[in-house]
Amino acid sequence: MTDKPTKADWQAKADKEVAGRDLTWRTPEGIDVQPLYTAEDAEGLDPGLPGFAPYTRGPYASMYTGRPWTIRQYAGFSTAEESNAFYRRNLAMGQKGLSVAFDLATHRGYDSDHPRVRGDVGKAGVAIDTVRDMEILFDQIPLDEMSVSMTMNGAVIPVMAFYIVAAERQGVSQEKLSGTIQNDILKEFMVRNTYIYPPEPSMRIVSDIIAYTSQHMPRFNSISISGYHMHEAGATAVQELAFTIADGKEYAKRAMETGLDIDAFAPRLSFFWGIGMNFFMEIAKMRAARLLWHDVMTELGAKNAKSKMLRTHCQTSGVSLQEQDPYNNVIRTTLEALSAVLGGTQSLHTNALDEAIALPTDFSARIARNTQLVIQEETGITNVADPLGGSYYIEALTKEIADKARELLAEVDAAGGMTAYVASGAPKAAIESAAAEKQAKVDKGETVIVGVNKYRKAEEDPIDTLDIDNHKVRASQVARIEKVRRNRDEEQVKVALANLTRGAQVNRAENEALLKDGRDDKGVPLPPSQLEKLAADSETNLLALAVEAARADATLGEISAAMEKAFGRYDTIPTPVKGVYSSAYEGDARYAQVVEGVEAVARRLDHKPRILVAKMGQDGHDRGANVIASAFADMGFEVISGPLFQTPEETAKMALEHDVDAVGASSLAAGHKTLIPELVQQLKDAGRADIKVVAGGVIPPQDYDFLKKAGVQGIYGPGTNVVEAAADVLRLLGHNMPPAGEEMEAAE
Ligand code: MLC
Ligand code: 5AD
Repeated sequence: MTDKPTKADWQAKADKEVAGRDLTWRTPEGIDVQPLYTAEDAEGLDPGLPGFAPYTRGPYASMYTGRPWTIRQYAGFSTAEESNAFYRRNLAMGQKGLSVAFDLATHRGYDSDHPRVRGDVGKAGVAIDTVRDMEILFDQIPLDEMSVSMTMNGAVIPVMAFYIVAAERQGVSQEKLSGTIQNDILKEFMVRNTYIYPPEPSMRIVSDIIAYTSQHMPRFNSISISGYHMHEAGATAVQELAFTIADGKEYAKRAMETGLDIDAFAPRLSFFWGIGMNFFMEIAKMRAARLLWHDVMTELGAKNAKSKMLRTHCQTSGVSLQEQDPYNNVIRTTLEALSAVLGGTQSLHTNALDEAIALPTDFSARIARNTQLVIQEETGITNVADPLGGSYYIEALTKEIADKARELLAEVDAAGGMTAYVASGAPKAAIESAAAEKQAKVDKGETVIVGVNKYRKAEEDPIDTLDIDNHKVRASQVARIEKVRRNRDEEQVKVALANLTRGAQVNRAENEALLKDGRDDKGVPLPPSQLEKLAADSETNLLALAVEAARADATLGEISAAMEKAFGRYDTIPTPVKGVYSSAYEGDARYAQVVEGVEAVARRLDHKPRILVAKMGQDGHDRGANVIASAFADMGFEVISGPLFQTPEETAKMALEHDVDAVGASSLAAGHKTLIPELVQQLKDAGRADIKVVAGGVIPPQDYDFLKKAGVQGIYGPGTNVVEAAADVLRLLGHNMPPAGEEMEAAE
């Protein structure tokens, strides 16, 4: 009888096959993935059973064998009428839950008639200004039956209020509403950037919503604690996992500080992951997340099993999708969807193939939805709960990623929790640095993207994309706002808004201290009437007050402004990372050639070429702008990083003040056709038509001509190599840059 081969035997044989080459794969998380896993690697790693603590294998015992995940496609564009029609078409074709995408004006608390949002109305989502819009959005969709997710964080108070009142007008009382509000503000400050108020009052809003829903809306998930946007901003799986769990812990602690019992709200905390192309890593991430959340909630004193059971939505990764060879995106999304499902998601959005160019059309949305229907109904995958449980590799990887995330969680704890850690800027910087590393690997071809940096087609086939006429949307929204205003009781609106401002001014911590003490700061005992008022103030809930304002038909902008009076508006200044690009490109000939080009231009201009990296409109997606700013600075440009949310006027003014040679406008939210031509015009009007304007981001090829005619000189879509973009800017600045791949001598 021959002996059973051991792992050492395998190693010897494999070594021979590959001539001793090291087959270990170091992932961006710093995990060394081995070429083979055996029982030894999974020794002592018992993941338990689905539906039982610590829920590594899933929150429900039967998982998809009992009920498949919810097919919940995120969508919204143009007007409430158009989005409603789109939803109803999708529901008729197999979609199961709704998920509303609001436009950026709505996210940032502006009505459609506000001058700052000219380029944004109806573009990246649906425009909602009043309860009337919300009623139209859900017309003929019974809100007591349909679970509705709303991705809203900044203007979360008016949007929740509108939803509650729209349901009321449909005859559905709030306790019957099921769904989810994203309400995750911490990650907005880190990566998504649709905040309105500063961090502290924003955290109060989160707590008020948790308090309100736990009392009045038992079927509603009060928050969707989101790693997705960190993932999209370039975070590693460990960063996404650790920072998101840490965010969850912070929200739970804050809610407990307001006097809520953890088991009264924790069963309705939910999660949201981004699922990228690292197939097994993503599955392990989801399993590790359930394990970690179970531990965190146990540590915080939760008793109810439901409080410890992590339920999640997933979305396939937007940044993994490409403009080039776009049908490859169907394949990518299918694989990512499979990861999400094998990881045990409760709800899923699959991206459309035109993701990198525009919002989905009916055609691309159908393929995206069918991707899930085919997995659910044709593959048999739903017939076994956690089919990968017990895989040596999956169990070992789950442990490894959980361990690494625990280390990062300890760092957050040491910094005093996530609010403090976010305020320090540390997580944002860590994610940006991971993003720059990732981009450099792609640009260098070390990370392969089929059809982009390898196997690229000589000619791309154009695809049809959705275009929204935002002037038309804006005009119809403005008309409706005016109509609502004509038909409401102004006095009632005024009172409701004043109450909201007053409610926002209440300083709960101060109140509680006074109540506890019973004396004012001079030690004089407070009269009972004063104590009563303090106690009543402490109970003020901003959502309850906003519901009153919504019933009076106050607009979203008015409700947001009423709170802004007390809270102020929050601004941040971008601080791009340094040195990631230069170190990644050490010894690279083309990079050196570009650096030399920058030096040559600097000699000629008598200053380093200056570029303003600008973000205009309410588009907060700043990964691209940050990567460009970091990389260009490393290559020797003087980079001025413009703040978020600028108007074209403000951007032009900044360009003049800094006397820049070029402005690079980064646009990912479809405002480019309005905002960039306005910028060019502003510069012209100021007599500085010599300042080159280039554009980057999600810009459909069919808009290139329009932008070029408007005076835009370079356009860099998704998949552009950053070093080549710099080479092109040098060309615009009059430098004779040779094309990539040509000899150094050609530069002279
Ligand atoms: C589920 N159920 C089961 C079961 N599976 N019962 C018995 N056996 C099983 N196997 C029950 C559940 O207990 C629940 O009932 C009901 O069925 C629904 O299941 P669920 O698991 O709660 O699913 P769902 O309702 O879809 O909720 C999923 C969720 C929720 C908890 C993750 O928060 C959600 O839908 N999130 C979506 C978030 C989202 O779409 N975000 C978009 C972001 S886009 P009961 O009675 O217990 O409720 C974005 C992009 C951007 O953010 O703009 O940046
Ligand atoms: N409709 C559909 N999908 C959208 N996304 C963003 N806005 C919309 C919308 N209005 C998706 C994209 C994007 C992610 C943040 O959400 O996939 O990458």
